[in-house]
Amino acid sequence: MPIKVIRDKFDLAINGAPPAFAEPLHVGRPNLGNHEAFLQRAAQVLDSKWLTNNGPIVQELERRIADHLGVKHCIAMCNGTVALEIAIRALGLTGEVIVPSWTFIATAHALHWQGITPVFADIDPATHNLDPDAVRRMITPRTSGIIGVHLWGRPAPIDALQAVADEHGLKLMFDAAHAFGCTYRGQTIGRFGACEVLSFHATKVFNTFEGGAAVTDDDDLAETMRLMRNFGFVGYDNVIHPGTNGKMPEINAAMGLVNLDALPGFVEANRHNYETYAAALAGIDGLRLLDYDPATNPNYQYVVVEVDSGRDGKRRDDLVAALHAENVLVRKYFWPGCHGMLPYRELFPHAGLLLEHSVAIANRVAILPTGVSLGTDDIETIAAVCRACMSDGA
Ligand code: T4K
Repeated sequence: MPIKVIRDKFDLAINGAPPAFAEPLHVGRPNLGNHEAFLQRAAQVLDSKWLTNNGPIVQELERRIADHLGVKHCIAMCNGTVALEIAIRALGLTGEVIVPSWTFIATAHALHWQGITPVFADIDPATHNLDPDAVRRMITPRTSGIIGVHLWGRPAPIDALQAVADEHGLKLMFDAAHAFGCTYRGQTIGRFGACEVLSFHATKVFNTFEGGAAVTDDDDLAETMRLMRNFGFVGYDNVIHPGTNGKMPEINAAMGLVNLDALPGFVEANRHNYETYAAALAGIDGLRLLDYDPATNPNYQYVVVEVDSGRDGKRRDDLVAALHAENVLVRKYFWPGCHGMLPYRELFPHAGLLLEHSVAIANRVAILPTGVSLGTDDIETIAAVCRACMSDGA
């Protein structure tokens, strides 16, 4: 549907008319805690002359996060992708590892980067998370593990995936990049599988500018990951393990401590936004807001809508174009799925044949803006654009 039709509905002059929003509204706008508190922490870093390499502020953040999640070890890292790579290597994964295609590309790249083949299994279309039966179907003699993803912060089917892993002697870990603070059956995400990996990227509900962590209850695994994060060093001049540079700088940890204090407010703002969207989008034919189970303490950092689209996703793409024309920069995360991106598209050109639900969902999903900087009026305007677009396309 032409964007002009939508803009007519808003009574906007078509030629040169301003969009509904003067400034772009972004998905992933950072949530920022108290500025003064951060500046004080920054001064503490400068005064201390200790900028990185397992400094005191990183150690404080690790303790705070471990307590927050109720997990024994938190190993802070420079970002979630490196944390994934280190966790994968520390667990000794080799050969093939089963992952969803319907996730951010880092889940697959963290394997491929280390010469391990990501094998894509399909999802349950109702939850967008790995389907344990699909995982079972992808196991081969080369499979060494499974990486579940708690997509959008909705817990993966942890017990069922653990059962598959146990049945086949596979290691199980989780990419919990979206699930900071969420729970599964009353327990905070972070304690499941052999370990879980968090992202603290700027766009996440809790950020450290860039950053991430591996969390685990396993003492030996934690020790190995700590070594790997710092080139394998123990003390001065003594390397006892292969490793890389995965360290989090002090200034990032300072941001983390300030943002951790503000986290309840961020989640509350996201929850309020989500409920405002739910009311404002209600009854739009062909558009469904993905729900969250309040019993899992969602952080509501992603507002995910599914658009009834044909196999080509045209109606979803029209909605995205209409919103972009109004300066609402919605995203098509994670279209077209990892299997549709390079190098996987060339390595496994027929993977999509076994990923029916992932392919269908990739053509239906759009992510709407949320976060502390979004107002109720903004959400109502965004919903009005959606309503106009969907009724025109009906
Ligand atoms: N596993 C999963 C399931 C993940 O989703 C991710 C990351 C990872 C692993 C890896 O964790 P990290 O290594 O990233 O810690 C963004 C993020 O870069 C990425 O962290 C995140 N997932 C992914 C879902 O989203 P892009 O390519 O969409 O980023 P970009 O630059 O387009 O920014 C997204 C939006 O945020 C834009 O609308 C602009 C806005 N933004 C961004 C930044 C950085 C701001 O307003 N301010 C900012 O400072 O990947």
